[in-house]
Amino acid sequence: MSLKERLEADEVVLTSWSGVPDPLTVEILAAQAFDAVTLDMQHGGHSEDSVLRCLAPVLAAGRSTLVRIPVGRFDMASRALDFGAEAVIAPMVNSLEDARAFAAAMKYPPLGQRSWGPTYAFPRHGQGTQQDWLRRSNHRTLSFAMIETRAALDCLDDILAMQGIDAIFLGPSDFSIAWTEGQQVNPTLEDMMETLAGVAGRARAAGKHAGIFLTDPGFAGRFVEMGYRLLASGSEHQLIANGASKLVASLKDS
Ligand code: 3PY
Ligand code: MG
Repeated sequence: MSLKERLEADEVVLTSWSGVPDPLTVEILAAQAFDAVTLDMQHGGHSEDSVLRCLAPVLAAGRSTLVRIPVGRFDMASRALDFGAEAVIAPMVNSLEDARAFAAAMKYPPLGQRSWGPTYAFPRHGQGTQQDWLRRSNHRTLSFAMIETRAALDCLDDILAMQGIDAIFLGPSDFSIAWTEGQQVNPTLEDMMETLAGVAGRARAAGKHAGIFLTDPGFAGRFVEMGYRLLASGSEHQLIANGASKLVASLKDS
């Protein structure tokens, strides 16, 4: 099932979050029971080249493929799709102009201005003719606009109404910085939870999907209850550090 089909079936989709730009470590992540792997070009170490190379082990493992592009690099959204990503997450979509530029890069005409050339995506996913690909792509690919500032919140309904924006993705760390006017980074800040629930509710009411980054696995159930269905967690950095510290602690205890 594609990512889009799973979200349309209202399934909860778990994506791991890769920041180490190496196909060998991505292969290990993709072999775990996550449904998807997201390659992070914003804060993670992924580059254009590593995205191209690291999508292959994710596809080989039968997982869904997402890429988070750097801020404002909407050209990379088209490239990530041409390499075979099913979905792109664009950070800091803070205005209608940002959302419009993102949608244009993600969708072929008449919805957008994506240029033809699915050089790697077609052999990686292609079934049927190029005409079939052209016809199906706009429907199959997912554009996630990140909501992580007050400016984004102010224009949320207009972003949600935009054709070519399929979903929102909440960045709770940046959102908490905006919420506290730079006083705190606290992705589980209790007094912003009602607003986070409102964002997911508005997305679903507009017929769009909602995803969120999870820093504390204990919040998963709460976010699902709010309406978030794509949950992102588990970077190599975090997994290696947690695994290593648990191992060292148990060795010292024994
Ligand atoms: C945030 O929480 O700000 C994020 O961008 C999560 O990746
Ligand atoms: Mg962020």
